[in-house]
Amino acid sequence: MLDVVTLGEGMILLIALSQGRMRHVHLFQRSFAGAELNVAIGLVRLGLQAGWISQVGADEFGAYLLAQIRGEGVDVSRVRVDPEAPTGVYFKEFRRPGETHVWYYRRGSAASRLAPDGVDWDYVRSAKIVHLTGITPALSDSCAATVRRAIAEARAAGVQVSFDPNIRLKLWTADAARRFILDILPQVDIVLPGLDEARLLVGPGEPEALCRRLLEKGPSVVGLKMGATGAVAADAAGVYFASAPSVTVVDTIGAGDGFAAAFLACYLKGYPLAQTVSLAAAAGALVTTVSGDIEGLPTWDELVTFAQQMGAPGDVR
Ligand code: KDG
Repeated sequence: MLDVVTLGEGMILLIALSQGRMRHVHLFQRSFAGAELNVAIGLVRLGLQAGWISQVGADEFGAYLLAQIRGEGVDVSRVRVDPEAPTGVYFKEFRRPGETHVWYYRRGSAASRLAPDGVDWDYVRSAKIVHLTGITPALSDSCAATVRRAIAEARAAGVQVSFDPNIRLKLWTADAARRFILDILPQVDIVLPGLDEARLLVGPGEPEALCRRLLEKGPSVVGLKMGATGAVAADAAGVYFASAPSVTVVDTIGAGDGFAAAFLACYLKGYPLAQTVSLAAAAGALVTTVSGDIEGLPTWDELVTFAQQMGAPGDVR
């Protein structure tokens, strides 16, 4: 039985190797990424079993992506190869230290053609948690329908639903994102928004109030990410703050996925929420220390050692 199944797009990631506008960059480092995929890899690094549902093109980048993800130990048995569309690509440009710009080349990609009929729903029903993000519904109508169906299948089977809004304004408008997410939120068990995303969804307010308003919308657990300030988690029993460990930040993209992976891992291990949010914040911080999205995802031992050095609360094993 898989601990977590994720569903979404994986892309080739080309990271600029020099700073400045991309028109002046000559060398790129190839990697790969995708929010849900990053979470699946993060979970496997932490010792859990994760599967990723997606589509890749019948091209060299699709073959590379599959080989890499399989090599990371994520189950890719439900990834389909679409002969009619390419694997998506995205670039990271570093205009100035700490200022990353993202360029997508993904419209019409194989993953954007994911549709409910192409998914093995028994597979989704067999997991403990299905993890989804707001990136997938922004890709196409068929992807949005797939996310809705995933939530419905999960709920009917007693599988918990985890959702990271991951609102990407290059993919849809704030209004469209808000409408979709507020509509599904009553069926989500664990919601993991950033601070701005939470405010977009439930209005202005301080972290604790935002968490409470999110809980009122349906989820039973909230993990609110606040970047360098740290994170807050809340459930019916209380609200728990965790400060972010201080690290030298290279690139913040992907930090939320590291947070989600550690949050879900601790949740499944039955850790108290105070420890869960603290370890999740530590995992997110580790991801920011490198320019790729998946390279900084820690193993369980790395995470625990780092969190202890940073003074995480409680006895972490
Ligand atoms: O959370 C990190 C993701 O944003 C990144 O890996 C790329 O999936 C991606 C996207 O759509 O931006």
